Order: sequence, then structure tokens, then C-alpha cells
Amino acid sequence: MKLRSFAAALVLALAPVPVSSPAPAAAPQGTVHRAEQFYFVLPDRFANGDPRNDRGGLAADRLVSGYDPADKGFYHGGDLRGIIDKLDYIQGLGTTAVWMAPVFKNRPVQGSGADVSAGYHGYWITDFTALDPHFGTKADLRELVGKAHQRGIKIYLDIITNHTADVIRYAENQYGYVDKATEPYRDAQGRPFEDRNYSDGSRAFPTVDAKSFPYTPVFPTPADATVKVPAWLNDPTMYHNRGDSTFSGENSEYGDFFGLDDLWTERPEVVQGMTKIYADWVTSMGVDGFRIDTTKHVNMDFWPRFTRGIEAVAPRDFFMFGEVYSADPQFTSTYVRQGELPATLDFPFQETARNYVAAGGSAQALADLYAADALYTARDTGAGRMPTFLGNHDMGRIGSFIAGGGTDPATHLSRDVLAHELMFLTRGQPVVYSGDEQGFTGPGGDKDARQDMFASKTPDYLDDDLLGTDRTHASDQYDTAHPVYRAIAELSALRAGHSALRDGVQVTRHADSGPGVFAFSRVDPRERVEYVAAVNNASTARTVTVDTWSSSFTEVYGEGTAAGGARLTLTVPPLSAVVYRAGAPIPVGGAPTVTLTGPSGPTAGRAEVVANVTGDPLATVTVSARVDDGQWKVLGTADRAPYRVFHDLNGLPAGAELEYQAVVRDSEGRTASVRSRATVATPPQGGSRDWLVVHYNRPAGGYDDWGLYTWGDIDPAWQTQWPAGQPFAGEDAYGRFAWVKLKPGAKNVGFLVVNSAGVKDVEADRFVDVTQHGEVWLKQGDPAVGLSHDKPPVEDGVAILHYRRQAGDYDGWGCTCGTARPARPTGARRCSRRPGTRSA
Ligand SMILES: [Ca+2]
Ligand SMILES: [Ca+2]
Ligand SMILES: [Ca+2]
Repeated sequence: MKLRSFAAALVLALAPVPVSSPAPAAAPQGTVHRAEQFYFVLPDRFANGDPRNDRGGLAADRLVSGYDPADKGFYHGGDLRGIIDKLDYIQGLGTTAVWMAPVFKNRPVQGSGADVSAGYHGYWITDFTALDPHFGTKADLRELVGKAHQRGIKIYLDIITNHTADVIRYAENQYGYVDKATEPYRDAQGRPFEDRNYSDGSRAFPTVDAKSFPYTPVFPTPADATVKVPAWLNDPTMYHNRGDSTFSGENSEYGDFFGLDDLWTERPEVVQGMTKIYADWVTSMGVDGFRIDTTKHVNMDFWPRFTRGIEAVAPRDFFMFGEVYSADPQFTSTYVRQGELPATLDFPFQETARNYVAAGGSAQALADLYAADALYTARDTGAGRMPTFLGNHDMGRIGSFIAGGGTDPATHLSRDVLAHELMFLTRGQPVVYSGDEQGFTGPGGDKDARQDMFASKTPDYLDDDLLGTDRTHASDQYDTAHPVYRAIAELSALRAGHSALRDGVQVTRHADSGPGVFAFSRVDPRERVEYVAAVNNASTARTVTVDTWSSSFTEVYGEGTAAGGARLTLTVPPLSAVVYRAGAPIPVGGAPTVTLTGPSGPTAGRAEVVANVTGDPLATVTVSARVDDGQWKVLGTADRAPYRVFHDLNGLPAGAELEYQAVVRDSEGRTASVRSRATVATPPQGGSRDWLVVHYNRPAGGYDDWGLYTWGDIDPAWQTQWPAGQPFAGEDAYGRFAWVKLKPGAKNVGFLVVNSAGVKDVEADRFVDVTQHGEVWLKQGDPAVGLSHDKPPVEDGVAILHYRRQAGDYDGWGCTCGTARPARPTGARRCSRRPGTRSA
């Protein structure tokens, strides 16, 4: 994650103001409630409805057609006709939306020797406008959409904007990543430029040519030069051309994903081209939503423009969610707040649920997970709209995690059902990965987690032990009597019959500090009837007493016992779940009042606004913000206490005036509002040092899991809870860096570099005397505290202008070159940055 400004160097001065004028921004009438139950299928592996298309119309040779049902890396024959034929089976689970892995035309075979593999998974697209002939025709897709819609089932496509198939090679025949500091992009006149300065679309992108890149893109064959559709994808300057990604730092966004041609998504032609490709699929096929692949490998600026482009042509209830492969909600949520995606796939839930059911993890981790939900509150969306899942085709299946989790095999089926209970009873839109309902396992992720639903000829699948059945993969697996299938169908009916469980507000009621009970309430604000649900991953029954808003409860799911009301005592059997329903709606109570705490922060470049509400416990609070008395903008609507909404301050200059308004709305439509003001202030000038900058270099990258933990004479707001540190969010030629705000008169600061598991990069505590030094340079695994470092080399033809502001308040200041008249201040995003000095 890259912060695009020095927001961490900003301070806020709070001044509450009474509300004397009418509410400036209308609060939305509650969020749009959409809660699907997804079924995710790999079309190649689900059902073979038409053997005539198994080779995609290509020659029989498996290296031409890609068809070899005995090889887990090749096409196995599944197709859209198979999905149409099995709609009864899919609907029997309670499915309301099918998400299909990509169905666009792929390069049939890539690689050579032991690495040869086929595009059966769909992620190696050459023609973005056609269906892969292995899967069928556009007529088949149209029929699938029509027949699914008749049953009330939606169809979601899996789309890719980050890359195409691996077609382009480099004339140099080398593929190591070359970063932008070493070799910047050059325009057609050979002048270096920073492409991110153009990625928001506000200025014309420089003219480039084949010499603009560190590598020279070439096509291995004449046919390769025209293989992609639409034709603009055959222009090799539409790609980053910097070599293979190692998935860290800059190259996470700019590198080729295992050779797949990485699109130059900063270019306007790519933004517009990708938007048109997928908008056309919406309008021509009537599909209902997208799952967006490799979202985090595309620059953040791309997403709001893409999202708005799709939503401009899509029906109102069209929905999209991004694959941001990270278990850290601080990171994933930025794609919702800043990237303006409606949701991200809930990888943090997956990680927590997996630990809970497969490895005896703590119930408290579930409470911690949901406590971070406010990070996703934005515009008209929130954490409740995230698709939740237990495993997938990349990381492996939940059955695999359970079978390999070291628990008693006799409990594995119960754990699998418990995993689905947890997913279906908690907030979010559950995703069932096709095959999980048949107890599929497998030794790992990727190809090992992509077993056929039909009788398999793949030796690597035939030796799997399935949960809940004696069958092997030698036979078809569409058994509607399988215990996991039946459990999912029952949970689906429960959600369908009780809207609170489908998309109600969720409030944590109890979490054991080790294995044990996680209990929570769910309430549909329109119905106001409280449900108390609890899961227990311990091997013994557990009894807990929880607070509720209601007084009498009856059981609607599970086999526990319960007594009491406002203090409800629940006994939850081992490895199971229970749900109780209150006998009467929650009273609304008196008229609402609201006060604001904060905005406080900023932390990680954002401010936090907390509203304190009295009255209806089901009231919502909509928080709006404006900058310098400009247009009000809705930040988001919080649906439960604590009512927290975050405001990203990236790019705001020091001195900017912020104003916040919170409007509380109760179930009877009564409102109250409050405003407060804050200033993005310049840190005080002169005198003692206010900031420490800690630089950190990891030669092989991989910064995302590492943070800076500090103590001593630091500002209390910079204190983090061990082992959490603050992220190294800034990036320069040395590596990453973090700012640490100091106490007035600070002298001694201690620090450690630590990862999320509490592992220290260097074991010893280290210290710096900040009266002597304001910057330190660290290297991975090296205990030395560098107090200076060599400046990176500068290429010929590049001039670096350094500019220092004593207080580090660079926002709002910019540089302009090559013109006699002053341009408008260009701000942080126009210049590359170095802490302490600013360079351009
Ligand atoms: Ca077929
Ligand atoms: Ca390539
Ligand atoms: Ca990329």
C-alpha cells in the first residue's frame, strides 16, 4: 500500500461548533440491502454438458487444444451447458447468484516442458470480447443468464483488468523486475517521466514508444502480434514492460504476474478500453455483477474511474467486488473507501474463520475481525456487503484446511458444517466454492483445489479423501443428500426465512479469549426483532451469559438451551451453532441525540469521526465532510454503536479547513445532527524536533507484513499495541519509511521492526537520540542504526530538485518546470518524494 501524500505529517485541531443551519447533505435512506448467497464455479470443472466443445474446436493434440482430463493443469471438458443442466442442483443449495471463473477466450496452452499448462481456469485472456470455445457460445451464456433469472438466480462474471495472456516477450530475453528509480519511463523524446503523475486522468499522458521501457517488448511470432482483441491490446506500449513481479513494493502493481502481460493501467487508453470491454458485457448479456481479479495489482486511481464507468451503464442493483488478497482490513478497506469499489472479497474473514474451525483458534479473533468493520463504511456501502468465503481455488478449500489442521478426524465433518454455520449466520454475503458442499479436500491450493465435480480422470484427484462420504472422485459428485450440501441448504432456508440473519445489523455479545463461544445479535432494522446466535469451536459444550436488547427468546436453529432475557444464558454444544429469536420487537425509545468525538487522528492518513448517540439502539448515523467550505460529501452511514466513520486525508494540504456533520436517524424517521470543524494544521515550526523518520530496506521487498513499533518520547497517538506497528507506508529509492510524531522536548525513542506475528526483524531493542538525529536508516536483519546513507545514483538527463520545509508540511507545495509562468501548485502527487527533503 502506498500513501499518496504526507497526511501522516498532518495534525488536526478540533473545534466543535453548534449546528445553526439546516442539514447540508441529505442522509441516504439507509443502505441498499442486498444479500446474495453465491455459488462459485470453475466452468471447466463443474459439469460437461456438451462433449463436442471439449477441445474448443482445436486439433486433438493436448498442446494445441489444451484438453487432457487426466492432467490437473489442462481443460477437462466442463462448460456453460453443464451449468445450465445443473441449475436444479445449484438452486437446491439456496443459491441466489452464481459467480463463474472467467469465461472469455484464453490462450489454450502456455509454457513448455514441465511448466506447460492450459487456460482452463480462464485467467489467460487473449480475446476479451469472445467466449472461450471450450466453454460454449454467447448464445449459451445468454441462455444461462435467462434461465438463471427465471429462477431468481443472478449471474456474475469474473473479470480481469490487470493483465492479459502471456504473449509479449522482451528482446533482451531477461525478465527480472527493473524499478522506476533505476529506469524511469521515457517519453517519445527520451525524457523521463513519472507515470503516476498522470494516472488520475487530469492531464494528457505523455506520448510513448517502444523505447520508453526498461525492456523492449516483442512478439515471438507474427500471429502473436494480432492475437488479442480488442485491437488496442496488441499495442505493446499499453503494458508496463518492467519484468516479472515479486509481489512487493512498486512491482506488485507494475510487474508481470508470472509473465502475464501487465497492462499500463495508469494510461487513459487502458482505463477507457477496459471499461468499454466490460460495460459491453453488462449491456449485451444482462449479467448481474462482477468479481474483479487481481484488484490489488492495479493502481488505486484506476478503480474509481472503472467503477463509475461500469455503473453508468449497469442496472441499479449491479454489484462488484474486488479480489484484494490480504487478511489485513486496514489494507483491503482502502479499495472500498478510496478505490470506490462496492466491496472486496473478505479475506480477513476467511483467515479468521479458517483458524477458528480448522485450528482451534480464539473466539476473540472473530470479535476483533468485526470490530474493524467500520473501515469499510463508505458512501452507500459497508462491511455487511462483503462476500465472505472459507477457501478458494487459489489458496485451497476449507475441507483441505480442516483435514490438515491437526484436529481429531472424527470432528472434521462437524468442523466443516461449523465453518458454513459461521459464514451463513454472520454478516456478509456467503460464497460456497463448488465442491465444498460435497466434502472436497485436496492437498493444497491452485490446481490441487480445482477438482472435477464430474467423474474425474485426474490421478491427483482420485486419491483425495472426501469428507462426509465414502465416494472418491472416480464418480460424479452431485449428491443432494451429502451432509454438507444438506447443512448449507438448511442454513440457506434459515437466512431466507429470517431477514435479520441475511443482512441485519450485527453486534458482538460475547467472545471467549481462547477456543469457545462467539455470540452476537443480528437485527433487521425494519423488523426490529433481535436474534442471538452463537458458535462454539470447543470440543465441550460451553455456557455463556450475554446482554441483549430483548426479553424472551425461542430457538430457531441448533440444539442448545437458553434461559433469561436481557441477560440471556446460552449453552452451546461442542462444534456447533445455535440461534434464538426474541418474542417482541426492540422498543424505539426517546428522540435521538448525537454528539461527536473527534475527528481524531490522523492515523495512516485518515481521520476518525465517532458519533455518540442516545435513543433508538438501531438508529443510523450518516457522516458527511467538506473541505474549505466546498461541497458536502457523504463519507458513509454507520449502522451500530460505536458509530465510526473514517475520512481519508490523502492529498489535503496543510491549512485545509475540514467540517464534519453527523445526522442520526432513528427508526421512526426522527433526526438530530451535529457538526464539528478541524484544521489540517502545519506542525509547529522551529524549536525541538517534531518528527522522526525511520527508513527500512528489505532487499527482496515484502514490506506489507512489517511494521514499526516505537516507544519512549513519542506522541501517544503514535503508540501501537504490540505486536502491531505502524506500516512503512512511504516509499523512496532506499526502501520504505515511516514518520513518528514525537513528544514536545523528545530525546530518546526506542524502536523495533516487527511483523504481524510478533517476529522481530532484529531481536535487540534499538534507540535513537532525536535531539541529534531526525532520520535513521535500517536494513533487514542488520542491527546497525544508520545515521546517514548514500544518495541513489541519478541517471543522465535527469535533474533532481531538492526542497526542504522545516516542518515537513509539503502538501500544497509543488514544483513546475520548463515554463516561464507559474503553474498552479501541483501538490504532493506531482512530485516523487523523499522525507526530510522533497525531490522532483
Ligand atoms: Ca464440454
Ligand atoms: Ca509476458
Ligand atoms: Ca498491474
